[in-house]
Amino acid sequence: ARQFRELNMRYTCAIREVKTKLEVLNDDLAIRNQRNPIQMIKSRVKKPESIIEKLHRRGFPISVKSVRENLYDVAGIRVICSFVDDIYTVAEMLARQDDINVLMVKDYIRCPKVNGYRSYHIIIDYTVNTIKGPKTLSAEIQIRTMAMNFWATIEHSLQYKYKEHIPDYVQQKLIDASRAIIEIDKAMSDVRDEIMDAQNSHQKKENLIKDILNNIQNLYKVANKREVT
Ligand code: 0O2
Repeated sequence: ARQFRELNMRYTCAIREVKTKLEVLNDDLAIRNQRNPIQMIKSRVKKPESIIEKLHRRGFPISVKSVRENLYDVAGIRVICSFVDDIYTVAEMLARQDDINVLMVKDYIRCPKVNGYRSYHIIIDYTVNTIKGPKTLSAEIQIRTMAMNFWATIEHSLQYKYKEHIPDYVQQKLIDASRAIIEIDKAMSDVRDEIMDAQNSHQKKENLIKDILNNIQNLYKVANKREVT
C-alpha cells in the first residue's frame, strides 16, 4: 500500500510539472498571438480501483512495476482549447521540449472514432526527480476544443448510464452531434480569422497615421512653414 501511495504521489508530481509547462506555453503564445490558446487544463490520477481493474482486464500482474510498465494513462491531463489549430500548436510545442518524450500520438481529430469521438491524444514519458533519484513515468495528454469536450463529457456519462450499451438511436444522435461539432469548430475558426483580419487592418491604418504625423513633425524641423502646410 505504501508503494502504491508513493507511486500516486509521483504521478501527481509529474502532472504538476507538465501542467506548469502547458501554462508557460500558454503565456508565451498569448504574447505572440495576442490571445490564449488554452482555455482550461484539468487533470487526474487514475483511482487505485480503476488501475487494478485495467491491469486485471488486460491480464497484467498487479504491482507497482506493472503499473509503470503497462499503463500509460494513470496520469491524465486534459487541455481545452478554443480552436482546432490551437490544439496542433500546443501539441507541437510541447513535443519539442527537451524533457518531454513522446511515445505515441492518437489523432482522433483527423481520424475520429466510429462513435464520433474526437480529441488529440499524446502519450509521453516524463522524468521527475525524487529523493530516490530520477523516475520516468508515462502520462496521457488529451487536447480538444470546448465543443469536442462537451460531446465527450456527455457521451462518457451516457456510457455510464447504459453500461457501455448505448441504444442505436442514441448512438446515431451522437454521431450527428459529432458532425455538427465539426461544423461549429470550423465556423468559430472562420469568425476568429475575420476578427484577426479586422484587427490587422486597423493596426495597419493606425501605423500609417502615426507615420504621417511623424513625417509632418520632422518637416517642421527642416522645412519652411509653407512646405509644412
Ligand atoms: P477515463 O474514465 O477518461 O479514464 P486505453 O484505454 O487508454 O488503454 P485506448 O482505449 O486505445 O487504450 O486509448 P484511447 O482510445 O486513447 O482512450 C483513452 C482515453 O480517451 C479514455 O480513457 C477516455 O478518457 C478517452 N476516450 C477514448 N475514446 C472515447 C470515447 O469514445 N468517448 C469518450 N467520452 N472518451 C473517450 P478511459 O480510461 O477509457 O476513461
